[in-house]
Amino acid sequence: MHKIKRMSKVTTLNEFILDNQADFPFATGELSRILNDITVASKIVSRDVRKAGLVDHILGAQGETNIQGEDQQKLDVVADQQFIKAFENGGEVCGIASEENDDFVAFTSESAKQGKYVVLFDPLDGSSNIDVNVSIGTIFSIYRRVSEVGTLATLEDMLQPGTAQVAAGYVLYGSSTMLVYTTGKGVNGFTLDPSIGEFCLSHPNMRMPESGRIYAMNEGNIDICEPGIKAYTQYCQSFDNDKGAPYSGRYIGSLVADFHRNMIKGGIYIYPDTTTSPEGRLRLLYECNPLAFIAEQAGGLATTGRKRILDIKPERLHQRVPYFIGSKNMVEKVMSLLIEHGK
Ligand code: AHM
Ligand code: MG
Repeated sequence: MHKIKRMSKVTTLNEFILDNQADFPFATGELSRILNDITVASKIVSRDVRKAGLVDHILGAQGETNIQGEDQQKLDVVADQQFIKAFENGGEVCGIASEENDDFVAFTSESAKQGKYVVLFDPLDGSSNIDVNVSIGTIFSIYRRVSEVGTLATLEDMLQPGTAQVAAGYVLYGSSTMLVYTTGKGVNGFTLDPSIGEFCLSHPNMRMPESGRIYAMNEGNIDICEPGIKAYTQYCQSFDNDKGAPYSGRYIGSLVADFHRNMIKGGIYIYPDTTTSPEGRLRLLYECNPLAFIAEQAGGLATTGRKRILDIKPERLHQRVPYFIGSKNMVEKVMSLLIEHGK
């Protein structure tokens, strides 16, 4: 007789969100709806990313530059519009800020003005990897508005410290598409099954290993960094480190992909300030804070090399910060070397 193999139950992201709704701060269903909107938009972006190589006119710079002077790839713009549309039509979000828009956007419809949340996001991070078929990602961060409900969203709503986030997550368009998020009760990861078009729970309760042997940094910058950074990379490459053998250097140049790998395997991602980028490269509000929230929820750390990312009171929408994120012991080690070697 054949034994019937019992299939384990698949939990879809939508189901998971509803099942865990009671855990959310201010559990009213609104946050669940925002997460659902993000799910739908990221499926559409995932589809567009997957066919990017086929559609000639999607590839290449659009010929415009964003506020940071970088070329905007067409897919960045497409993804940006997709997410904005989802939030604008959803009714829970009163305004957004994104990497692709110089200023924040306050939605003007009456229903949007009733929205209690703002979302800050990077629609497609790792843009230099789009046209070379390397992993890219979306990063998002959700806050309760601080301005009065019924009015237009304000800059103050956008400039909240990372500790005030009610949810944050990322979507990785890698060899598969994954969505990972937290609402402050741990971190869960979902993989998109393209055959049924659903994100399915594949990485429940993700924990970042306390230490690892992977470091990710653009080492081309080593001579324009403070001396503690070189001391740390030398430590990573040495036989006298905590592992007794050189670590592996892995740098994709897509923050989401580098971070995701480190979440699973243990590792550190470093983007310090340099003499040419004295504030660092990565943006606090929609790149650093959301991943810092996830890292901490998974047992990792995120700092500027000197202080906790989530505690920073933002001053500007596109503010940059030096960034050290990953396994707890590794971030602590590099921080101690930064202090030892001084600026
Ligand atoms: P982007 O928002 O323009 O894509 O820039 C952010 C990206 C990160 O994903 C990545 O880690 C970093 O910039 C790479 O920078 P560099 O090319 O200087 O190493
Ligand atoms: Mg970016």
